[in-house]
Amino acid sequence: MATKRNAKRTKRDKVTDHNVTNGNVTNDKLRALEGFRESGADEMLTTNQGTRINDNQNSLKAGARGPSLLEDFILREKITHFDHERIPERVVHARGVAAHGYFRVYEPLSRLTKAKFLQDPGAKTPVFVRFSTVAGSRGSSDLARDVRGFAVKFYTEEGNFDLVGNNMPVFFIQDAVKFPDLIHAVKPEPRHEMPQAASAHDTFWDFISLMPESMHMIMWVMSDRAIPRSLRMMEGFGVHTFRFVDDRGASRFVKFHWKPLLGVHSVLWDEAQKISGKDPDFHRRDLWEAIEGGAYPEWELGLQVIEEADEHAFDFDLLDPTKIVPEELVPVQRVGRLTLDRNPDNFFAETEQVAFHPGHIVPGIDFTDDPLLQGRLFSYTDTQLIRLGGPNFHEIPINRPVAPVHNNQRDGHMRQAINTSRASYEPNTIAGGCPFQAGAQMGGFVSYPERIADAKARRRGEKFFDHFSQATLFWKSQSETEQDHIVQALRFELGKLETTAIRERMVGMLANVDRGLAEQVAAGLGLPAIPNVEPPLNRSIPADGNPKDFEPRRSKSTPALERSAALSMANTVKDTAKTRKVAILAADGVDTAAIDAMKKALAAAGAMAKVVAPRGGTLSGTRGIKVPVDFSLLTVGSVLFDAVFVPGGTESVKALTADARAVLFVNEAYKHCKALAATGEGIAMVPNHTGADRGRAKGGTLEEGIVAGGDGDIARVAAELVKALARHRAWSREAKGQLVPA
Ligand code: HDE
Repeated sequence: MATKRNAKRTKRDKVTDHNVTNGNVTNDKLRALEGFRESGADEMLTTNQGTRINDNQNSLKAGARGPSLLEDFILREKITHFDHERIPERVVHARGVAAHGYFRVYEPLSRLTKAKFLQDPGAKTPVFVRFSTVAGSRGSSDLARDVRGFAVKFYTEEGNFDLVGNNMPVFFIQDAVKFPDLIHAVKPEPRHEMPQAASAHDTFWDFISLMPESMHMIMWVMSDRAIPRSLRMMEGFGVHTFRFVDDRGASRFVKFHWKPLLGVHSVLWDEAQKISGKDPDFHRRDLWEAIEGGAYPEWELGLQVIEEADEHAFDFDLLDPTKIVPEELVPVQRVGRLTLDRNPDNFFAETEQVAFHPGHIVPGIDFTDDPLLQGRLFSYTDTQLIRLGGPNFHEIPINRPVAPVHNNQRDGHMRQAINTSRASYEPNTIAGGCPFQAGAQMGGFVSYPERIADAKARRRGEKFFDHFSQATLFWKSQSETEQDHIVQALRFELGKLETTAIRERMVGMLANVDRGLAEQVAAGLGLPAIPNVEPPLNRSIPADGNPKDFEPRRSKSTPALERSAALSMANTVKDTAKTRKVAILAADGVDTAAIDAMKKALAAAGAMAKVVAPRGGTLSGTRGIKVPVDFSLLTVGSVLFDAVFVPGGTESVKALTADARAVLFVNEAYKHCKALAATGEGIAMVPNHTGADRGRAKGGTLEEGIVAGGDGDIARVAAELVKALARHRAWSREAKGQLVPA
């Protein structure tokens, strides 16, 4: 009976499953999860004990108006379960979103590592990837200025490998012992829990202004990388240096990268703040919709490999997580591809309960002595014990490896396995010695026998104290636009502070990165000049330490590099309009032929078009054709789109020019340097141009990213719009954008 019911349920689930149309129940992990899925379709309501429920509307009472009876086991069970629905949110990275997918290597990597999942180009390794912000709570906005987590769980045949990285390649601190300080400083202030999901407050900058080692990371976090356009359009980094070990036992250092095929793109800070109001789930929705629509996000896995003999060849320390290995010094080899092709079925069961750990590794991969990584190796199991409530969190479906698990660990909260052996110890004879140790040839994990011979000490490597060279390298590698955004971000963040002394200390710190940068920030803060603050500012020294030993310094050798092109988003891939969203702004009387032609052209380029109108429902377009409205101006803003198209149609354009919301819609798109297109009368909506200008524009491009044409020019206008979408933004317009009221 039970089997019959399950068979029926599975069949039904397959029909209702939102993703099965994509045919993605084929990988080992998804197959393993099948047994845990439950939909209730065609089933009767039951208690958790399987007793069918007859009345889910009324609790059991003594009479119709009488007191409720304690005996009501249905009521008690339902409410008790409800009372316990929440678990503690992650202390950091609480706000996240995840997806299933797979990884495939391009060619066998046996020259570098023996890890099996990196050997067979024909094999797909299942993955579950969770993206997150760091500081905000579970319900905070996606568009906070913050680092993004990029955590990948590979379910390999040799066990789970978790690459728990971020979208920035460095970190704020060099040693795990400072992590609680950093997080306490950035989290909302303890008096009043403000501000939410934001670093723009006194405690964060107080801490940072005393921590020169943070300056490189501060450059990244103040750059637009901290406000991605999409989780699908950001890089990922393992941050620490890891090791690869080959089958002869030889080790090499490795840095992991994820390179998005859609390029690295961001929004503007003004946009980010507005998106946070219009759609705080912007990134979450974007990922969900892309996967549901079959536009599977993809990244290439990149490796920087450094021979063991070159460990000390650089003017930075490979063990220092505040340093990158510039791609110009060690190129990134692209070795495989990650594809996300299925959304989770249940947010809590999968996205919330997934437990990552940088210590989940497989033979062929090993750690280095990076002191931040070493501390993380402790932290991640510890945090799951409180968050998921006990030592058996590895048995939660999403966390189970596809590799078999056998050991003598037993019991504990919520144990799922029914261990049948009499022996729960090793060595034993009673169970024939099982389960037994695996030799290295059988895939047993053997730690890389790194030589260690030094005195115990609470110290850091000599090169760790160069806190500014790479911050300067990052700054110098940015385009003019990017530099300007960093200055604006610092003015915003420091402008929010209540304590002037912190502001001054920060400007002093910035002067160590670049004097011009510090001067610009100081001017925006109304500080007359760079304040006279004594460097070094590092108070983070041991009680009996000699400040001289902790002095920040620049590397003695001339920096090997003045600029690194890979650090600037200006140099990213800009060759596709795929998955970009275009708003078609319309009202009654709109030129329906233009809408149709534009929609077709955008669809052919893999972009999406949505009709936005003053009201919902259906518009009555030219030739009496009905145009369904996707969004009313009440529910969206142009900040939720990549571009705006205003078709002609006398009545339509008349209504739009008289509607302040429509004018703001286009003005904001202009201000945010987005692609704009207009045909016929629609050209009147293009901001910042006089009538004469607009007239001239009929023939083509009005200014960068703005294309206009007559009613008959729609094919050309659409083609130009697709090109402008691929370029992401027209930054040359940014200064003029300040002139429009938006
Ligand atoms: Fe984490 N970090 N972290 N972290 N981290 C957590 O683990 C921690 C660090 C990162 O989507 C926690 O399960 C310490 C660097 C990601 O579930 C916790 C230190 C990097 C995620 C924790 C660091 C990361 C976490 C909170 C300094 C980039 C989200 C909940 C020694 C390489 C994973 C949890 C997910 C989550 C501790 C520093 C990335 C408390 C102690 C550096 C992507 O264990």
